[in-house]
Amino acid sequence: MSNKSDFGLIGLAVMGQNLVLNVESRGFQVSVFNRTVSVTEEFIAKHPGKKLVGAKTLEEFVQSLSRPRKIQIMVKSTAVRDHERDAVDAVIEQLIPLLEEGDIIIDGGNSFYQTTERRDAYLAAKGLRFIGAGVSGGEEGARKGPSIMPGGPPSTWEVMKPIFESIAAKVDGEPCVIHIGPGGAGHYVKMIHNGIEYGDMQLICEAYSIFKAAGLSTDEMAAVFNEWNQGDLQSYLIQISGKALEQRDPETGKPVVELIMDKAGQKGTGQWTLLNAAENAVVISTINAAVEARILSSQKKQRVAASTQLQGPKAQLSLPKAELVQKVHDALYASKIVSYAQGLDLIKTMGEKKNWGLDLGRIAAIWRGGCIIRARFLNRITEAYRNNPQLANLMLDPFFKGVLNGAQQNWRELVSTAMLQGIAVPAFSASLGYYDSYRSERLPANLLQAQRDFFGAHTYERTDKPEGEFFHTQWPEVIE
Ligand code: NBP
Repeated sequence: MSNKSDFGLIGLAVMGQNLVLNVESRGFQVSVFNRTVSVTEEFIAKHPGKKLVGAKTLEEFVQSLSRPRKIQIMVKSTAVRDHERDAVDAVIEQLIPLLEEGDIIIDGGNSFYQTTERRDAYLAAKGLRFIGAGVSGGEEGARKGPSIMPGGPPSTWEVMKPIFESIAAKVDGEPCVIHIGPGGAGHYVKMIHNGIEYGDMQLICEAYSIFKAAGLSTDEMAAVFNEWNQGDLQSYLIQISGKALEQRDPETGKPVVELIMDKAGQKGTGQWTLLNAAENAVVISTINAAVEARILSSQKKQRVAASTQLQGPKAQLSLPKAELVQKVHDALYASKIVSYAQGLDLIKTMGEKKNWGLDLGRIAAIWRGGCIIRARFLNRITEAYRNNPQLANLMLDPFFKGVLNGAQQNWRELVSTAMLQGIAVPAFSASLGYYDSYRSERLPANLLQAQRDFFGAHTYERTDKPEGEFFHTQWPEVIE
């Protein structure tokens, strides 16, 4: 082993340990530190012969690194607002007196992008460099190759590029990492990635819900998902859903999925995405429906009580299986396109507002491997933005337009059937509602403007007068 390590990592929980093994496997010497020293000792003991340096103190850790020091923090991030302080801040404060000008701190946790911006400015004032990097792919991604979304100054990216590119997942030989943009851009894009992930997961769950109502067994559903995974719906989430449906409980012999309580958890990135969309006046109705579906699912007691009081039809889906599978496929594919169109619209809007210079096509390309939303169709998104970097909405790209036009009849029929049968499909229907609103030359907002002018003299524009001219009507008095 050489005297000094190329890379240092603080926080040896599941993500940290796997990332360290990944970095080391690419030929780098790595120093590690964990608050609870026994964790470090056990980790080092478990991996004899590897180029790892286990430090018992932060001083020892910092001194073991070559300059400029490259230190990745992988500790629990809980600060949901930029003024809050969490473990990442605690570690940064402990590091500051030990570091020298130009050293680099990387926060690879799921930090809120505004918190990243606060840390970036704080550390820059101290002559230190900071990268807020979103890392996706969970435990397996961290070990074998995640998708990495680093922000920060381009000059810092250049220093980190060799390590990041060697540890990232590769698709067609291309590493799933690019410099996303300055400041909090990396963590921002990771946040929207997670929002899109919520959408993808909910859409798959709605497909499952319809299949269940139609009486398909979990094995039949698994076979459908496995088949879809060979086609244009190919994705990691479809693949693991198929595998999950196949899994049997050793104790009861029943499908494990049917034994799992229908109460979804969430850690907050979906909610952050909704808040940001509201702040930027961007519609992300599919992701919104997905977050709300998790919230409603968690209200199990209330739902159980309501199920005996609020009436609805008993679902009876009598469509031939092949026809049903095709309709669900088309509804899922079309809704997924809408969800990505919305998520990318939000990234575009925010990128322009912050002047981040984001490249949507390249961002989609680094989601092709390593991360949870990895999917074949991301290639098509990259192509869409390569063909037209100014694309106003993904749905208008010729390829996606073709898919949507082709799928829309089945999509409508599936959503209508589900609604008539009382099967909740909030994400399928929100996606279709967006599609129909977006393609409407005329919406009923004329009446809405009349209402606003009626009660608040808010004025309106007219269809028969130039845009920008505002009118007010003397509405009749209302006698109640
Ligand atoms: P956790 O989020 O469970 O964090 C545990 C680590 O944080 C341990 O090493 C713990 O040290 C350390 N830590 C805590 Br807690 N408070 C600390 C403090 N005040 N000072 C120093 N260290 C402290 O680990 P994880 O699941 O590996 O995730 C790490 C980050 O990566 C998180 O931000 C997470 O959101 C993100 N992420 C996780 C996944 C995933 O699939 N798990 C995927 C993508 C991103 P200790 O051993 O002394 O308690």
